[in-house]
Amino acid sequence: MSQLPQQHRPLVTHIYTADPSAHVFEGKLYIYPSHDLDHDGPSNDNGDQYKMEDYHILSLDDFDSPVTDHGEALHLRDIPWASKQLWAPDAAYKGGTYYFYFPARDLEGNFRIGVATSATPAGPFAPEASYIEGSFSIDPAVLVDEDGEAYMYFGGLWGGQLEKWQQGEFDPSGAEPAADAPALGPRVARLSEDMLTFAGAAEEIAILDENGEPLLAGDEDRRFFEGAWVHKYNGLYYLSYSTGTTHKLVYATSRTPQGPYTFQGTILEPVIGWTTHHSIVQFQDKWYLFYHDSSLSEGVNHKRCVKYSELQYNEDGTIRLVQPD
Ligand code: FUB
Repeated sequence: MSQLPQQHRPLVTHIYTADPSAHVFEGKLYIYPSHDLDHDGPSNDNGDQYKMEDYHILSLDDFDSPVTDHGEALHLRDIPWASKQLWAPDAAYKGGTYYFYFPARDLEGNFRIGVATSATPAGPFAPEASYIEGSFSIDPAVLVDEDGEAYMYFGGLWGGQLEKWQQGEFDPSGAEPAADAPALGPRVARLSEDMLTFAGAAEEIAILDENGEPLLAGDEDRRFFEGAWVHKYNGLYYLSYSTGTTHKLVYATSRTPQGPYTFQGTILEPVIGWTTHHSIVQFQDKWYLFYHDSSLSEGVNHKRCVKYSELQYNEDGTIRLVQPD
């Protein structure tokens, strides 16, 4: 059930894990991953192969200690509004309560984002009766800023349905913009004081190139696809995300949490498997990248494993490229 963590090696091997959101809570490192199921069902661009049903939370006292799997923290059967596919989650802490944010398809088949609460970082988490009003698409990532304001970043193309929400409501025929039009950006919503609702409508984040022009939808090496994560380093906001079809983790920076962000470069080259998804966290004076690949299943896209690597910054604040292995 537990093993010593090693850089670029699966954090655990007794279950398939993906989409790691790492946080330091109560002096320990907690990882909130998806829990991939082993199955032989269909695989397609809609992401039907990612049919996860529960979440397991992992923790480490430090990198010299074994990884603990805290068992089932939340199951689909206990979420009244959700029908299937518990995808990439995140967690946050505020005012004595831990908040667990997760996407799932609602009873109509549209992705929404829900929240569950616990008094402890490992859960179990009790879900709210309905999804967050005004939420849609996938991959929530929550930043609680130094001034106490909390922001949720979210969105993902294709199976994540972001292109179907361009008009403010779900449009089943919604498509990605033309290659020479601005790419779709991730969304950001400020969370209310209670961390359970949006304080206002979600807004699209602009990601600009070095000339201040929006990245274009055809710029698949740099445009946003899914898996947004925002962290702060030396007062600067770093928005990192997956480029999906080109399988990279890249980043952009801004002086404000809502952007606009300016594209900077690549963090991680493509890994084994189609998806790439990550988080960045500071722990005991070092910075770490948590990511996943499909090496544990020798390349099966929906049977992934969480890994980590130390992350280093250059003196000018740019991030050094991490090689997957
Ligand atoms: O794990 C299911 C989906 O695959 C996530 O929500 C995406 O970010 C991708 O990793």
